[in-house]
Amino acid sequence: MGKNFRRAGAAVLAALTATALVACSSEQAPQGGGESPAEGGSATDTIVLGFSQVGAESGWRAANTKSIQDTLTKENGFDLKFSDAQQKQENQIQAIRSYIQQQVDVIAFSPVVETGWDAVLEEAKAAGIPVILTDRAVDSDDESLYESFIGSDFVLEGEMAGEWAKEQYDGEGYKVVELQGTTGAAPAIDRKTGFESAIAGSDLEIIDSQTGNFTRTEGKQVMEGFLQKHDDIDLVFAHNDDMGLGAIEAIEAAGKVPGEDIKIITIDAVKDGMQALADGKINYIVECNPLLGPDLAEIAEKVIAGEEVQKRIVVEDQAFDQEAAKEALPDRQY
Ligand code: GZL
Repeated sequence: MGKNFRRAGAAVLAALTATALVACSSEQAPQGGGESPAEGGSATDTIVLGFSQVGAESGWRAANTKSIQDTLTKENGFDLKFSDAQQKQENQIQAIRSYIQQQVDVIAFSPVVETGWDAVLEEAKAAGIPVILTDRAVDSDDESLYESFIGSDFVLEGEMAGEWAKEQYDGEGYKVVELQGTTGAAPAIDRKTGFESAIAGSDLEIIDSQTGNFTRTEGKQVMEGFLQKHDDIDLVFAHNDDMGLGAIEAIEAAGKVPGEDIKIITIDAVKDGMQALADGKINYIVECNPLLGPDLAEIAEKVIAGEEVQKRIVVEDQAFDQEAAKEALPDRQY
């Protein structure tokens, strides 16, 4: 992304420096080697972006944070202000209010849950600060509260998981337990919807479903409870790899073989999940690409330049079985 991204950015931003002067921070162009990012522009070419991250709950989130921090650098024309909300909505609202007070140029965030954002987004709008959603969506009637959403289609991810399960196991009377993501989060709501719609009409039956909050620890705890409650579990559908990895620990502690006695399907395709898939402990993984940094940088630049941006940018996802995981693992970026 670096050179091309930087040159395009500088050209666009240099053309708008006069009008955007008030909005941008007075950041000095980086000193030292190499051409300054604002080639031909002025020191105010830096885009000050405030980002509120959900937390650090999973391998996916770590990869997503790395992508954002590795892309929105001073060399690429950004002054990134980053906060970790520890999966609490009140912390995200507080962070967004702080960015408004700092008069950043753009606010971006991944909303931990779908609802409860209109008030703070109204405040950002009143302050004239554009907002970009990444990863998770908000459930708001007022689409003017944000410029764009960049992320995956979670309903499709659930459908891909359900369709594979139906293809593989329909007709065997499979009993399914579901490890849901964070209650109220868009990926949890939509992956459940997609999975249920895909297995409809098959004899797969969801006998229990509970949130593991997208974390390995809670996924293990919930799976331990399922194993105590049910002695006929055939398949685990976990909304992310981390909860699936926790389920593996619980299944092995119960003396059963994950991937054989109890099949496992997860979503994300982070390295630890793909390794478990290649090792035969997971049976299928639907990818959810976390590398959203470059898209965010590009959209932020277009928004500052006053260019038209797409309201919804859906990231392509693929899926892996055990053989595909063995082939893909060596080249995985995350
Ligand atoms: C999905 C993302 C989810 C991941 C989890 O885009 O919001 O949150 O699937 C992460 O691993 O915790």
